[in-house]
Amino acid sequence: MKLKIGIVCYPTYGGSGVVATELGKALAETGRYDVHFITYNQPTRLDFFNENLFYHKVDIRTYPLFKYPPYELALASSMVNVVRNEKLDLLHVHYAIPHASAAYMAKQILKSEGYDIPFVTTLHGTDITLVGKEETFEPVVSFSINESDGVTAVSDSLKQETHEYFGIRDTTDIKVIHNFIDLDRFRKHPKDHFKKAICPNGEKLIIHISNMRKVKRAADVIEVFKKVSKEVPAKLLMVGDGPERTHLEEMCYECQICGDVRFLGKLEQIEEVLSVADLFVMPSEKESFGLAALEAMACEVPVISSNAGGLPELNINGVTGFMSEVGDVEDMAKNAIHILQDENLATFKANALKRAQEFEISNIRPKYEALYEEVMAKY
Ligand code: GMT
Repeated sequence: MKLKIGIVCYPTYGGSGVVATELGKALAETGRYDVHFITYNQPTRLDFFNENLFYHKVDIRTYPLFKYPPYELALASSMVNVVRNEKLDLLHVHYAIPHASAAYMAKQILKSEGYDIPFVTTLHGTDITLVGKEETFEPVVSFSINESDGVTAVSDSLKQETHEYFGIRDTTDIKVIHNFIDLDRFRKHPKDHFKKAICPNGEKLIIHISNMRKVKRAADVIEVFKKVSKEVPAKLLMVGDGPERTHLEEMCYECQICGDVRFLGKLEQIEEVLSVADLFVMPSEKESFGLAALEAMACEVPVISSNAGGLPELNINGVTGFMSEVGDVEDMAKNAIHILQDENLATFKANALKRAQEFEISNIRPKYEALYEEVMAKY
């Protein structure tokens, strides 16, 4: 019999939503699961039909009385309704805030009706390292992690930070399950015409993809590019959008490098631009895993990154790229120039792909399935 799983996530471009959606799709494709997404919008990567996939919209009403719309209550109520109506077996919530506490509430409501359902929480990063550790949220986050029937973190580093910042009980076993990649989609596509258009004189193409929040330190990418382009003819693509974008564009005007830098905004088919890139730069202040870097590596793009958070669990120094201390743009530029030399580039590209293959979805999906089995066995 098929297991019925409810998946809760932020349906946005962010990594946690992408991981949740891709996991749901992969589970549905096995034919062993019915997967029900419970989200306030259609997840960005859930734009096709599959008989085992369902989408339930969380309807968040606002009233003049409410200064803040009660998202968590609407979500908990939706979870209760979907579990009841669809007879779900397990809930899997991505991002602790407020999804884990909403799941706890839904579970208690259902329990009062005699319906026992376990929930698994996946910690993704900023729910722990930025938002969660704030005093306002800490008690609720600690409690809902401890009350989860299964907990996963996307890196060893995130697991450690969770233990550091929160009151995690000895009995709470946080399992590390790294991010994964679908290599059918993320592979080098033949897009030479695109490369020619951006780099007409055979320049090397450097790329950065992020939501351009401060934590991504995207200004460091511009600093690195300025140094690199003095030594190696190069162009820079800045993909994504966010609060820092205007400032970054101004930086490029001031340095008079705007002719060599293009801001592309949010793109759906990022594998197409990755296919023509020579180097990916991720100088983040914090990064629990670095899914965008993994996507780049799958398209044969080596990575210059900081050594923050879980990045050392992905990027192998001197092999798939290089890592530097956060903010050390001098070192990042030096390493970038080394990778971009014609005699080195092909080796780094091949190594990046080889490393990405270790995170192929078919290697990682069974780890979630094993956890579901373990949790279900107790019910
Ligand atoms: O990177 C972001 O700002 C988005 C963020 C999210 O919460 O959606 O991504 C986090 O989760 C991803 C998937 O597990 C990880 O690959 C990212 O490293 C992580 N981001 C941070 O830790 C900053």
